[in-house]
Amino acid sequence: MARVRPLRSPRRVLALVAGAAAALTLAACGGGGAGEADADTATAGDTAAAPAQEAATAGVRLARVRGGLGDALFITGAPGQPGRLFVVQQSGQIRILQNGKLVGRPFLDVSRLITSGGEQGLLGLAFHPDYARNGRFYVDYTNRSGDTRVVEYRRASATRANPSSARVLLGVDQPFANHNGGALAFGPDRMLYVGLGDGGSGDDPQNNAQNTNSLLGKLLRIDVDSRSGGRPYDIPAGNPFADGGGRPEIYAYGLRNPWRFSFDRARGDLWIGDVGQGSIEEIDYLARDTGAGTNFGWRAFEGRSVHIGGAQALEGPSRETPPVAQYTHAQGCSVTGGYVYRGSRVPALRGRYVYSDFCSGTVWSMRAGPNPGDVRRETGLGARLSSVTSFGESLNGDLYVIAGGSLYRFNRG
Ligand SMILES: [Ca+2]
Ligand SMILES: [Ca+2]
Repeated sequence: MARVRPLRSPRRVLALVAGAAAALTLAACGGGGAGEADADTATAGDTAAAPAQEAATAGVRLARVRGGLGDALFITGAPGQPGRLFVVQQSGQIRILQNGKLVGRPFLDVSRLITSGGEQGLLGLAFHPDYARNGRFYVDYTNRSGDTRVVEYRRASATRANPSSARVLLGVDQPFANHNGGALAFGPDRMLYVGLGDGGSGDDPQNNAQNTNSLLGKLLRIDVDSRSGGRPYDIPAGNPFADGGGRPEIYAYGLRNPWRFSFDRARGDLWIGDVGQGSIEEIDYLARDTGAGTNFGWRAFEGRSVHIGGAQALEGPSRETPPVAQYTHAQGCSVTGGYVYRGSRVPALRGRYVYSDFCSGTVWSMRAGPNPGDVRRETGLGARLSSVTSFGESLNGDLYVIAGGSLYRFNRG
């Protein structure tokens, strides 16, 4: 069924960058040095996903739902909209897949407002938990100057947004074109979480991720339902620097380029895929309501390995929280974080966090909280993926993955 797509066709190279080619680019321009030596150590020791530790699996199949989605890099359902999936195109459109058919007119088109290509573009979308009632949703893009904007919009109808409803919530200057993060999601606390990469280049030259006075290299948490201090949003009381010590929007820090994070819809736990420099890709986990102030370690650490400075180089109030899973570039190039499967279609994935790698297209799953572990490579999927840009969930918890411009759904095998 699924065609195996060449990794480096010109079109793919463009989409590649959608968050993922980071590792390739940086491997090319950075590489070498301490990071590489660390990676060798990691390869020998602690990769939880080493083939020898994997059990062959059965019971999971990928069904290709539709192709021709070009530079799609996210998909999600929306509250009150059963039967509809919203497809985010890097080049600036949000399109609607209605019962498997692509609606002709886009839901929203911001292509004139953005810079797209490489790791820039329309990168994230989240619907307000009360979207069915209030029609509000949020997008993350890089604007014409390459800087991050998080913007609220409102719908005009079930299938059309109102383009003139735009309200800019957050602007973050970007020093380099890569590592813009871009994922958005509402947590179980109804707050909007915003993922931001370290700003870019390689090895975080400005050390932004450890700097609690910078929004780069962070997971932010804001309350979009009220305002305070002249901001178009409020600062949740539990944010670690709400009363000083750093930017009050920060929830957790020490991230390199969180390419997709999600909340476990049953437990409320937070899962992050954080893209590595040139050697190690990682999965981070925080149990519900335990994460405020977490330091994920970048650039002092890459995965569980010392990168630049190790423990002595950590800033802010917290020691580093290591990943719950990692793999080296022997098995991929750039992690694509996914979701804890809570749907009903695939019993073999129930209660497991599913993730992949942009380059290798390998699909792994691991036992979800409270004690994550048991990484398993999913085999016998019936499709080979490459250029895996994102996972996504429908309203009812069906799990999807976008790879090479095609949309696949996880089915029972
Ligand atoms: Ca950047
Ligand atoms: Ca880390």
